[in-house]
Amino acid sequence: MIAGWPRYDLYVITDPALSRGRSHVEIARAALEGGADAVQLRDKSSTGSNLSRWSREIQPLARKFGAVFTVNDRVDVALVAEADGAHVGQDDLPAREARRLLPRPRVLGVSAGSLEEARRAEKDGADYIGVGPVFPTATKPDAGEALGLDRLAAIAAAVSIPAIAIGGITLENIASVFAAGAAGAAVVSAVVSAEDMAAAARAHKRRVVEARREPRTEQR
Ligand code: TZP
Ligand code: MG
Repeated sequence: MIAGWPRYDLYVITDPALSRGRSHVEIARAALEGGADAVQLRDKSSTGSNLSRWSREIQPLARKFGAVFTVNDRVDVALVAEADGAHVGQDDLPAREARRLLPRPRVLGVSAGSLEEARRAEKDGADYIGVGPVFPTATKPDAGEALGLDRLAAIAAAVSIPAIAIGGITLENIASVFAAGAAGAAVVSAVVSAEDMAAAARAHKRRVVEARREPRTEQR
């Protein structure tokens, strides 16, 4: 295993509905070329057979770039495709069960929108939590109200595992989630909907690297 792996600094999540016709594999490849540290296959409507086929294509690409590859919701797909890990939400397989199916060093991410969910995710074996939506987003209509940076900061401070911010993250605000204590920023539309996805990933990654150099500031 690569030292310091996995990193989540820039975590790109695929979405074929927003990608101007580009496939999951094309999105993942461009994101990785642009410097994404993690990529996630997220698709709520495709068949298990397609998801496992795409996962089998994306996993070696991620490995080549030293990035982590996760499958959203589908622990079964992550297992059959030998993906690095899976990401589950509060309505998916319970984190504790997902962890049993995906022993370490497989990666398990769990969505958490409150202090309680965050603490429970850590206790149940999550390797990281996804916290959001931090900012308003149209990408996930049922995501609920934006948490804002103060809630992100409180949730990130409540756990000792990395907190990955998600929801409405753009080039303009990506640095702020790191200032609030996030260990990574997950984006869908900011990269997937860009005409040049690799260039968009590169630009976001550059901001993340800059943000990491800045001293952490207290949230207003
Ligand atoms: N979970 C919380 S918000 C969100 C997910 C999957 C969507 C994020 O998409 P975008 O386009 O980066 O706002
Ligand atoms: Mg889910």
